[in-house]
Amino acid sequence: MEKYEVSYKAPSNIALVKYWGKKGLQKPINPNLSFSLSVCHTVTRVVFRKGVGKTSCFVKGEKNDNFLPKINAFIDRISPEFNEINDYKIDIYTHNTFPHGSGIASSASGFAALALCIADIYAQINNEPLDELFKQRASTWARLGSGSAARSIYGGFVSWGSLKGTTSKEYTEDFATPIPNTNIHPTFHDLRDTILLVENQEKAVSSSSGHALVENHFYKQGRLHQANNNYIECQERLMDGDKEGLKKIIESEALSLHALMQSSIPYFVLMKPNTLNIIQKLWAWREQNKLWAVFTLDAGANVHLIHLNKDKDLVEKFVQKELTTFCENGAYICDHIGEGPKKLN
Ligand code: 2P0
Repeated sequence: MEKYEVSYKAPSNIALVKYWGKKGLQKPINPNLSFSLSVCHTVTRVVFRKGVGKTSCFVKGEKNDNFLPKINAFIDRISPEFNEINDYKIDIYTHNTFPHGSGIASSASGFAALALCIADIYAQINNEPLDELFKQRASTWARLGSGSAARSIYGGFVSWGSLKGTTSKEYTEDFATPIPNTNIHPTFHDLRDTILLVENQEKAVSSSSGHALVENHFYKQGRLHQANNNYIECQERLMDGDKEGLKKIIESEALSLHALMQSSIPYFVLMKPNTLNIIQKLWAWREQNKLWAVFTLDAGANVHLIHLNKDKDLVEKFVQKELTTFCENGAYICDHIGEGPKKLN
């Protein structure tokens, strides 16, 4: 029986300039920028067996149908480019290293790992190399599963989307593009992300519903203007090593994202009181200690504390002493900028 089997590990990522609002087939209305994590990742094995049959998904070894609607929609979206996919029965075995739906981008690492597996099998079937084009295809396909997943195909700092008013090939909405390390000041080469798990549950409003509310948002034009500016400035600050400048962009992006949610119609709030408690404590602590530690938020209540590797012991002491009290069961994850996905044996 004709059979293909492949496994990939793919990271979650944290956006410094946020993707919020879509157009067309899951393209971002504004350019956005993230770095890929390391500890938070998904491991996925995909098996294609020639023959017809429903796709199955197993999470941590147990059959799980919850993800099938999104997975089937994803397969429908990539099948125009990958016709042969319909000749196979697909089994997916997957697990995350972090809680699903906790506001850590599980769909990003999940669809990145799945897209890499399927793009790899596509390359095998079509006798194609696993080159840059393969990665671009994987990023395009990952995007069709979940927008932010497009960025998780690469390690380091990653950009996705077009700058308003530019037709430069440097920018594309189809897939994400890694930012060369030579464009990143050494100060930021070993950033860390300590993720404070304020809430370990599924969030109340999905990101997809939140994105959709931007379409008729009263502040949409203002947001586009702001995101374009922040995207350009973020790249400049990453390059020139201006920590204070970068801090303002990162925190403003996080608060603007949540302000958009809170001013959508219908409006919703994903922050929790402890989200703000952490931010207040952080601001007071860093003022006192003159340290560079910056918060950002994803579409959830958790707080990502971005800091430099050299300060990691001080930050962890602060987290343990002053912040774990605001975390569910005192939980936090020490993560750092990562090298990107990996094919597994
Ligand atoms: C981001 N987020 O840039 C933004 C900021 C969360 C906050 O992209 O509907 O799971 O699957 O494309 O990518 C989360 O939304 O949404 C997200 P879909 P996705 O990381």
